[in-house]
Amino acid sequence: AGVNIHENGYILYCPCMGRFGNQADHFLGALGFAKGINRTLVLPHWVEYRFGEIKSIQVPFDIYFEVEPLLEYHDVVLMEDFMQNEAKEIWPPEKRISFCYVARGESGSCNAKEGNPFGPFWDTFEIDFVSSEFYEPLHYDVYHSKVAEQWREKYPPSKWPVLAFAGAPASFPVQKENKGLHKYLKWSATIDHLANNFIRESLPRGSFIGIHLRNGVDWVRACEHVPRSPVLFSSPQCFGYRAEYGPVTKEACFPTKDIIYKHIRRVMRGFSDVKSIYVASDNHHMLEELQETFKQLQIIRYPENNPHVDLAILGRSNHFIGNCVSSFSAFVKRERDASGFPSSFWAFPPE
Ligand code: GFB
Repeated sequence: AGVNIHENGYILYCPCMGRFGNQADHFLGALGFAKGINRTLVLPHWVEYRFGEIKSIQVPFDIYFEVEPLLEYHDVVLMEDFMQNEAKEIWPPEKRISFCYVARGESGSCNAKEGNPFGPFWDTFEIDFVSSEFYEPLHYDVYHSKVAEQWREKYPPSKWPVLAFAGAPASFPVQKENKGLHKYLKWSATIDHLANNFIRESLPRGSFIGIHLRNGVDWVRACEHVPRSPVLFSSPQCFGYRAEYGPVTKEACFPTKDIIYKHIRRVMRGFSDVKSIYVASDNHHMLEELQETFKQLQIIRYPENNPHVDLAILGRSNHFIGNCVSSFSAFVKRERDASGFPSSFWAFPPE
């Protein structure tokens, strides 16, 4: 009563894999999938991990992104709104079934709430599941198969108003067909202002180059896989989904200082008025080294660790240099592509 029930049904999922860049890849896939099978996508909270805290933290979707622009593409609703309104009628506690491809472990169920971030994510809205549904052999590639029809036949919205996935109904890295959906992802006013104010107040007038240095210990370890993995994390954005442009290289994953300096010099030649380099990093910003090498420029970082503001500022640089293997870089690249802004990647193409 008084609740607007959408006859097409809903998709819910937990962004339970990886950190922000991974979750953003998955989000675009889930959005494309929701459109493909014509169900409203419930915008999940982002899952974050804070140093020293055992449980993940859930951040409402619209803290970082606007809802409105997404509606231009497809029907979406914030998870909080969905749980407060529609769910009361169409998804009461006794009807909450979790969806997964096959059973997780030996459990015979999706085990959708076991472990972190699985439990904390659903607990944010006090969601418990009464049973599991295994959707094998259905999948999410709505572009190259009749799978969308199969989803609607097997799970008609009249009988299954809500499909709640234990993990994102999407592939990683993001499918080529879904990359363009990034244009509907617009930073919230909060992030927008922080980024714009910083650019206006803390960067000198003139052009600036934005660079992403992914170099923390987890990355050192990730790059150790390079010799054995022709495709690694987001490397398809450079080397192709099937390594068509060659196997991912050590240098592209972890560029040397020389590669970094040379690349910046090369990019600078394309501009007459570069005044600064904006450095984003998860670990070592190389501020001193860069200042020593580029004496005429200001080398600047954001004064605190704020990944989303870093992303937004990188998105607005005059040229962006990113890391082929990182989904954090991939986010910036897609955002810039949507606006026609130029980007390049460390050590790609290989010399
Ligand atoms: O975003 P993300 O999935 O990208 O995870 P990758 C990396 C996280 O590290 C970001 C922080 O979400 C940030 O929290 N981070 C990375 C940064 N670069 C920056 C930066 O420039 N500035 C700030 N402030 N923070 C994958 C992981 O990371 O790496 C996978 O998602 C796995 O789970 C793999 O661990 C090794 O694709 O780079």
